[in-house]
Amino acid sequence: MSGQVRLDRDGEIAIITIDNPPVNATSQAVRAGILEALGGIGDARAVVLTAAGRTFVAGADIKEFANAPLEPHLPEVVLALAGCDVPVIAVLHGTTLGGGLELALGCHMRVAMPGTKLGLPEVSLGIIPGAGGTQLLPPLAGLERALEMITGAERVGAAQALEDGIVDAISDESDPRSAGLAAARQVLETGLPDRGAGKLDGRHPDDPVFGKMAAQLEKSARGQIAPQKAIEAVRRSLDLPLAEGMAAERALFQDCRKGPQRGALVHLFFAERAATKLKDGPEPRSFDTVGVIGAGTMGAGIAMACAAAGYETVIVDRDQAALDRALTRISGSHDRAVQRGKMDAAQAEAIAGRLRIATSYDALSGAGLVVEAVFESMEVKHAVFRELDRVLPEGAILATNTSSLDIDEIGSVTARGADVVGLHFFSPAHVMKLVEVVRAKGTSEEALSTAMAFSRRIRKVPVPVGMVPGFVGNRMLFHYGREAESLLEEGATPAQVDRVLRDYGMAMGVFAVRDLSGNDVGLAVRKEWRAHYPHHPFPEVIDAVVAEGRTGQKAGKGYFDYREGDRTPHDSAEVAAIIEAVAARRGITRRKIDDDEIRDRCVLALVNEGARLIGSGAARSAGDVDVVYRYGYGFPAWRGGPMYDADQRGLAEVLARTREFHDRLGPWWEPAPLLVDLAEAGRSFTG
Ligand code: 3H9
Repeated sequence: MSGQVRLDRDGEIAIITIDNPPVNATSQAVRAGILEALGGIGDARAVVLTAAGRTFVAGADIKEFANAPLEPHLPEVVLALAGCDVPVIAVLHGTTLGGGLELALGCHMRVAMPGTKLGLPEVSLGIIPGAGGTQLLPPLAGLERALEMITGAERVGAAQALEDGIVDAISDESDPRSAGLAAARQVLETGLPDRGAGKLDGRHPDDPVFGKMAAQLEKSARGQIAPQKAIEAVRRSLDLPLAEGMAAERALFQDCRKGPQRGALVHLFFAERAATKLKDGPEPRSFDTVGVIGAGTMGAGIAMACAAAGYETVIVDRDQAALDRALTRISGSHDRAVQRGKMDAAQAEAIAGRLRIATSYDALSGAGLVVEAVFESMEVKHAVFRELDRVLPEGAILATNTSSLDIDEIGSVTARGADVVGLHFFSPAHVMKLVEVVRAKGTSEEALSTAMAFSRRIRKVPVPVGMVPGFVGNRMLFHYGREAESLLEEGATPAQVDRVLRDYGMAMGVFAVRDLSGNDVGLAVRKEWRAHYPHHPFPEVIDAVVAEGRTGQKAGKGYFDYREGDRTPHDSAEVAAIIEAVAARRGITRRKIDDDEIRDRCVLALVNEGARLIGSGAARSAGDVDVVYRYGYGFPAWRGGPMYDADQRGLAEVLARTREFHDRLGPWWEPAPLLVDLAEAGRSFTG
């Protein structure tokens, strides 16, 4: 038997243990090992299927998807478990996901350890469950619930899984092996649990739920192929016997596996894991108390995330009323989460119990890390950092949430520059997952490693970046936005640009985003960028739009018009006239611009700047850039990120187009040296 699967006996019970660290993925050796073990159970009267280490099987081995699957395939193993002559009981712990849950669904009974998380997350990797998940889950959980879980890649806890009928019991034994043996003895005594007629009684393949779900996903999973294929696979479970249904599912799985979205999403899966870890970084410092300076929206959002992750959290603000408002906002947000079933009342209460407010910095004397989220002014930041230097214990990390100021300069008023780091959160901070962890010149490796570990613990996706204007994300965004604005001057309309970008897969168009965040704010940021590029020509539509009081949704008008109480953008004749006037003043003859040009100029502006950032060392890798863009800026995950997408197009073509724009449009388009080098060497960013 392979070293990754063991078979042993306890009396009449055979125990199959999967042991393939780190997450017991169903590699070829594991699949073969389970089949061999099943063949070797002899006269056992029941079988327990369990796994060693921190988790039951967390899925198929994602690294294997790029190649043709090797035999034996997972469906064969699942069918062998289902067809075993004696009852097979799966014991689940840790994260039982994808192929892991499919193995368990093939068994005759499932027992979960408390704290287990279960799910079929395949669509988040651009595939569908390929080993019976779409066939075996619906009879247990019901059609609606199974569709929801599979198409939404939903992970549920053990209690929910019991309620849904996915597991038969939650064990109170101390470990999975004992749990399995206890359950097997029970089955030998009283038989398998009776599940009655099953939850699919009377449901048929033309049930309206399928069409309804597909229509819903057209909106909520726009552009994604796998969720729609998953619906089709579930539908087949209603008119085919198990083995044939699994064959139909397998064919749909293979379509997805070979398709482009699987490659993009798997790239992001590994890029995210690489981005959020420091290779050979020093041990992070540990602490229980965190401080947040500033009780505004950003500060409150950060504090919520910290308290939710188990940190004792102190919010400090000079203004008591602002502190009170922050607490009200936080409790309102918790109430909504409880109402929507995202957390229970006891959890909300525990989080609230970890939050304290104070008007004096002295309340931070026990803090191991403090994040400053105050007004973006060097003078104000200096005042804060002087106070932090005064009250914080030695070894505490001083983090700033600045998006534009020099972090070394912020830290210069302290006697501990090595412990100063940037933590650039995105708004709303309790929702947005990205945190750029900014390494200033003076930041020590230990401070960086601690800031990364802290960010992971508060369930963010931290990406280390260098101290350059705009860091990585906003710097790329600047180039994308100014290119979109130049397109207006040259002949496009805000509606056309936004439609093209949404068709490409962006969550929102660039001008709708600007109207949401405020064009006056955008104009102030634009002024800073002018200082960084004194010799480059800037488009001037934003100046004219703000001059007319069109500051965005808050004013009811921006690049688009808005009706009272409605966020739907409508074309604006006034904006059309503003754009015409700006173009005329600048001597630009407007022309019809095709959609391909709009897409390429916006997306390749991201790619060229991304390449420049990697080339200069401000971003460590193309994977890091892709993760920043996916989590901070609504880039379609199924395209893998701007750098991965450029690779799919081919860097020779990307370079040719960039050079074409450079010849026609001037200095903004000078190709990044890294792009030139890689394209000319026939290489890629992510390969
Ligand atoms: C599937 O099952 C298809 C089926 O329908 C069958 C079709 C035939 N494969 O995340 P972590 C690695 S699709 C290979 O840092 P955590 C990961 O790269 C699959 N490697 O830890 C990392 O390596 P390294 C469905 C995997 O504790 C290390 O394990 N399953 C896999 O924060 C630790 O991971 C999923 O989508 C894998 N399946 O989280 C589950 N999983 O140390 C995907 C992990 O070298 N995985 N690795 O960087 C997860 O969600 C999380 O990794 C998990 C652990 C929750 C398991």
